[in-house]
Amino acid sequence: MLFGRGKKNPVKIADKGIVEWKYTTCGYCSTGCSIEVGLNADGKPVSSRGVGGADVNRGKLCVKGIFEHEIFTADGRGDKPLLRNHIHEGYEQVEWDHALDKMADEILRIQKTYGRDSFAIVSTGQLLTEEFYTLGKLARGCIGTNNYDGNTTLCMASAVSGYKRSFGSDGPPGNYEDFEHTDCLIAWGSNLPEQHPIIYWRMKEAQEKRNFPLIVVDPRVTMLAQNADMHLAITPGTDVVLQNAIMHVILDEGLEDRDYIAANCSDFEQLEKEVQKYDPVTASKICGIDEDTIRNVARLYANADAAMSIWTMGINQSTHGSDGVVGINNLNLITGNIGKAGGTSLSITGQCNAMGTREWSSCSGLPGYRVLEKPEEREEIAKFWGIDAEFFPKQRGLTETDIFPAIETGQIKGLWLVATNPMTSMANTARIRKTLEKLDFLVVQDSYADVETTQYAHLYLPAATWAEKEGVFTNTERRVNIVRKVTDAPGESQADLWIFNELAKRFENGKKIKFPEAPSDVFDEMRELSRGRLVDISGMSHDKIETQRGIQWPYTSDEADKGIEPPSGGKRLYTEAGTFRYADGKAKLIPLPFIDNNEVPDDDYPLWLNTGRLVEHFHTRTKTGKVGNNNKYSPIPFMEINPDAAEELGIVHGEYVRCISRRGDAVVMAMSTQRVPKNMIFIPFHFHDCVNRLTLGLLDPHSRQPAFKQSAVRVERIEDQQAAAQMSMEMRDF
Ligand SMILES: Nc1nc2c(c(=O)[nH]1)N[C@H]1C(S)=C(S)[C@@H](COP(=O)(O)OP(=O)(O)OC[C@H]3O[C@@H](n4cnc5c(=O)[nH]c(N)nc54)[C@H](O)[C@@H]3O)O[C@H]1N2
Ligand SMILES: Nc1nc2c(c(=O)[nH]1)N[C@H]1C(S)=C(S)[C@@H](COP(=O)(O)OP(=O)(O)OC[C@H]3O[C@@H](n4cnc5c(=O)[nH]c(N)nc54)[C@H](O)[C@@H]3O)O[C@H]1N2
Ligand code: SF4
Ligand SMILES: [Mo]
Repeated sequence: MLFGRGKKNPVKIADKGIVEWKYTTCGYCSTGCSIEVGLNADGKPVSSRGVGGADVNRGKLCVKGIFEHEIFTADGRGDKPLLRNHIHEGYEQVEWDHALDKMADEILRIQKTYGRDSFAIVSTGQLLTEEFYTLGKLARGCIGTNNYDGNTTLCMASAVSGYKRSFGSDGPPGNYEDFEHTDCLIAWGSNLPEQHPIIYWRMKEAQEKRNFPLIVVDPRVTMLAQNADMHLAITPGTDVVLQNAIMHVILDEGLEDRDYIAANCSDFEQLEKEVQKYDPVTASKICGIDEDTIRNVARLYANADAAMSIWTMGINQSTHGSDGVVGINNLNLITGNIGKAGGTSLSITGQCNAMGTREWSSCSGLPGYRVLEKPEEREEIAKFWGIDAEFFPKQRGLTETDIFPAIETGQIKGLWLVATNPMTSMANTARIRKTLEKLDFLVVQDSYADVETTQYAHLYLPAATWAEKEGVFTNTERRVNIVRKVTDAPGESQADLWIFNELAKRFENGKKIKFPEAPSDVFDEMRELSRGRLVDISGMSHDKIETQRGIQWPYTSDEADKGIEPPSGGKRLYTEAGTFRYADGKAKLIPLPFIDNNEVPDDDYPLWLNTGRLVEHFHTRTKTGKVGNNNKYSPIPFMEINPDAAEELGIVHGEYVRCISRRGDAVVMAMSTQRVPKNMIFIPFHFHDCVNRLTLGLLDPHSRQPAFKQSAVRVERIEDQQAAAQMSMEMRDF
């Protein structure tokens, strides 16, 4: 025995009496980890563990996944539907039939009085794909409103828009295995270790083997930046300028891949002309990255055998979000880095099923990446569903961020929120509150009855969550994985699929269109509709997906019939020349002029307000706020402030301070840290009545995604710390 061993207390893992482990897929982030939930002899979920044979996570889970079974019994879950006539009255519990009759009556009444589009639907990236497809059928095929969108407009809209503009279709071309082949990685506005811990682990493992350079572009010294070879602390909102300057150097020094460009790209000359304006000296004055660094990064990227870029909200949530994505694509196209191992534009997605909603929900069009603007695609879906194609609108309606202003102006009178919490997640809380109060009829369909939006609802519908139901999610690398039902939902909560199906029966077209009850039957419809499309899943089935621990699309019935097993990882798009989704098979190189339209710091509001996330919490904390092992890490709202800035303002670490913007104010605790520069504070957005009281959320012109990460604030000391602490405690309800 080694000296000293045996004297210490051994760590004991409590025996939870698990008799069965059930396979499922994590319901938090888009990494897509395979999880097994352990059930005890009473059938109660008591533990979670990673699945060793799953290619994505290889047995690992992060601090959220490992406690995920605790959400089933968390406080505040729904029980029965709740109904009231006026938002200032108390709720009454009602039976499902009554709730859904009332809902259908109100939708029809509003549509009859004010027109079909006066009732809007806003959904999410957190339902199962079968549920998204069914909601799309209901919204587009039965209710027939064109004002139907998802919270993905707050999240992935810029990536979708950028992919479409560059490649002619949405769909991330790369995968996690690319880390194992790349010779240079740039991470743009992505805090991978905190927000996608298991993708980070895959990246880190690959990097330790081959030691490729990691370049991080982020105004904050994030956990990822601390591990980078080069950290480019960019001026907020100016990534497009840096991208143009990098391309300027590449073209100036002849480092581009001319053969790849000739075979795969159109409009090269236009791009060349625009980037000529962005010499590194001029660009450095705007983006804050010195000219030598710009040149070094350009050379490193262009000279690497394979180079890849990943990005998340630092790019998407900007007034130049869509352009930032196109800029990354431009950079990869001119260096021949699309469709090859280790060379790619990989958007790291957000919510567990942000991809599923893009593929199948019909939010921005019709299922299977079809669009409303093409008559043949409207015809195809109408025929498949058995309705008249004239029922469909001929172009996409409003996005979430335009639906709310349309409520303000009285154009929209009714709203149905499915699995999203805009009272906490949208910019300018005061404005959102007023908007919700203005509605004739608001339905909130959520797993938690105590979600903030319920305060403004006329009808609350209790929904099952995550592994209380069955269906699939698609992760960041286009991998379809299965959520198996592990336990029953509490009270009379019902799966979203059941709610959609029951509501459909109350509409005329609901009698014409089939609404299968079993998720696997819904999946069969999607398989049929996917045949020959980019998003071909025709070779998959629920059982095959579970056996393989997830399958990446495309996986065709042809492959399945020939007995070709799906590879465990590494599937890419656009691997052959001329296979981009524009009619000529080429990708477009798009010039990106930069217009500075952000709210920038000035004398009255001298600090940048940057916002984002923490590893232990998920979004508006409806789940992680209730899991002790997550919540205890950050139970109250705080801001990161640079020690020099704190000293000048007379603020001490751990004191409460007031942050003020042109929209409102918020009280937070000050955390003095070098993670932020002197002219910036950072506040996580997980807390209600906090940072989104301050944000402006200017919209990207292409994607309509809000710039959550750029606005201006000032910070003031609070004299009465006792009162501030009291207020903060009361607001957090703990
Ligand atoms: N633990 C946890 N994980 C999550 C989530 C969660 O809530 N909690 N949410 C999931 C979802 S839906 C999403 S969308 C993802 C988000 O994942 P990320 O985008 O990685 O997370 P954020 O913290 O929102 O923002 C990332 C970084 O963008 C930087 N940034 C700000 N402004 C700029 C800029 O102008 N340029 C650049 N280059 N960077 C900038 C910020 O400083 C921040 O560090 O995470 C997913 N994973
Ligand atoms: N300032 C700032 N604001 C931001 C961001 C930021 O970085 N900064 N990020 C934005 C981004 S990227 C995102 S994705 C959004 C997220 O914003 P939201 O989507 O509004 O936030 P969530 O807390 O995930 O809300 C999901 C809701 O769905 C419920 N739910 C969970 N599972 C189910 C289910 O199966 N069925 C039903 N019916 N309900 C369910 C949950 O209880 C929760 O209330 O926030 C955005 N807001
Ligand atoms: S990395 Fe994401 S998918 Fe994996 S366990 Fe954590 S939250 Fe779940
Ligand atoms: Mo997101």
